[in-house]
Amino acid sequence: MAEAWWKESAVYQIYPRSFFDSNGDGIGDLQGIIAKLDYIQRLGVDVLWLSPIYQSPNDDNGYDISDYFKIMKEFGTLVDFENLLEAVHQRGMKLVMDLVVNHTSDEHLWFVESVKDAQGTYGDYYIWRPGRDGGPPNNWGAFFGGSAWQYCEQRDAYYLHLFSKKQPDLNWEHPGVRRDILDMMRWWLNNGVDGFRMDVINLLSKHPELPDMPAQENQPYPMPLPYVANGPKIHEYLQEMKREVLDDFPCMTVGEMIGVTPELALRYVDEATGPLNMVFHFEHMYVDHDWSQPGQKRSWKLTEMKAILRKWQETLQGRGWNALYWNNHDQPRSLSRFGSEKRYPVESAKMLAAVLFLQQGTPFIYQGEELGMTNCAFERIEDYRDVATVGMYEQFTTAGYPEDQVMAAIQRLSRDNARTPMQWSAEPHGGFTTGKPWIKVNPNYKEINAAAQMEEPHSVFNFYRKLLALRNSNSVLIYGAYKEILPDSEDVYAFLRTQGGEMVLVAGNFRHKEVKVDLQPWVKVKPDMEMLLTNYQGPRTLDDGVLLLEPFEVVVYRVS
Ligand code: TEU
Ligand code: CA
Repeated sequence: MAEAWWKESAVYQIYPRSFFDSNGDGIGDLQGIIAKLDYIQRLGVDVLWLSPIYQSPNDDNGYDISDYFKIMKEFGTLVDFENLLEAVHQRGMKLVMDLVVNHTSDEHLWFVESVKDAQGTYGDYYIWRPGRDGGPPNNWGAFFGGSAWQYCEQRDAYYLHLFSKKQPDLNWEHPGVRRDILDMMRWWLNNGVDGFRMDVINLLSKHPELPDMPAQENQPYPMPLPYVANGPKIHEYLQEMKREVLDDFPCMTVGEMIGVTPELALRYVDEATGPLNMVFHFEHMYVDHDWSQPGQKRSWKLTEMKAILRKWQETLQGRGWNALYWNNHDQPRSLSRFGSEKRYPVESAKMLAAVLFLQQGTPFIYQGEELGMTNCAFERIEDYRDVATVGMYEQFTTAGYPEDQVMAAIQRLSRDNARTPMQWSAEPHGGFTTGKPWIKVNPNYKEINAAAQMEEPHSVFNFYRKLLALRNSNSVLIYGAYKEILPDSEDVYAFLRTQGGEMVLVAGNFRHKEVKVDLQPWVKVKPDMEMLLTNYQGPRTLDDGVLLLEPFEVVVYRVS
């Protein structure tokens, strides 16, 4: 595959609100990020992706932007931003911004003007429709609950909002919208940012007729994914973005896409023709969900997880590049979902990292993941801050589910699981702030924190360091072909990476027990193979091609 800096990079996602508070107001900020750049660099990542830092009334923590050219007051100023960017570049790292252009805040000037004057410049910047039979224009639901339409008295019409009602969807059909957004993107790139993570970018083009969804039982407002994801003009819009803006800069792009399969993704990231570099899909994030009951835990099989990720590896191989992630600011913590939070937290956190980040693609690490941070399980709904969580609570309670079931669902699914403050030390509030944090800190900060782990050679943090350094210094782990082995094993995730005459074997045990696997059919193992990385200590047993793995053990061997 063609070489590129972003393929050789590992990305670290920062949720600025929860990263580090430099001035004691309880909210993370840009100076806080600057203060922690040494830590980030020590981890060995190459690129920082900042969740939105633009001006915002914070209905959805910055994913509702009221001015694309200003910095959120709580986070600092444009000067702070310039200082941050310079400090990042000085360290040889890069910085990627979040681009939220499916919607703006309802407090954005465009929307304020759009409400005032249907005939004016901004009249059609959003998706306005008359009501139907005294209700919304169609039966579409919003991601955060309820109808996707909000009535506006001033215009006597409804506007579409696929997320909260303070996040009206932009009308990408309008040439003015596209011009203004592309100008804004060029402005940030000219100012030195190195790329974009593009929020729900495949939702820009809606079905022109906005048809009703088929009625669903117990669901007055079904989600309209078939009519909003990968819509008829999406490729036209993204090709225009590439031609007019992205092609002029050596930047990287990763598009977050709901409802995308590897086949669909290829059209977005095909190296010859696609508009973007990478896609964040959700497929592996659904394996532990049972949608029939609120928060129902699904006992997933390792073979299901492997089949999903294998399909992405195989479909994109030689044609496009994967974005590899277990965590982000929307997902409950992966250690709590896919690892062994209680019995083998350290082992399983390391194993999860190695079996994903040594696949072909760019690793995306979310703040705190490198420490093995876990879900938080707040007991009271009042302790949750996320607009989606509050929406979920209302929806389930209204539907008549008992309080304890609703809370159990929220503890498992809430996006706030990822948004509790970064655990820096054993000091009060985990060293995140000297004030009162905007959201509670996970009480396990005394055991799980950066200060302790930087000292401890066998910590999760130091394993992540070694893992990234290993990937960095072995081209086979970046560009090498991917071949899964033992695909039917429910215990072990194993694959080979090969390039030229080189071959590396990665094998991780997902079980609480020791497992034995016979590698003979796939690879000739020699007892003296070089061990490149492991989360256990001491030499491992490797006789007659049989590999013995301790609970949650992962091994990385150089086979040839
Ligand atoms: O997320 C889109 C998205 O699909 C999620 O909101 C998802 O529905 C939810 O996390 C349930 O898993 C992006 C951003 O990452 C998210 O933070 C924003 O809230 C959302 O878009 C709207 O901008
Ligand atoms: Ca602050």
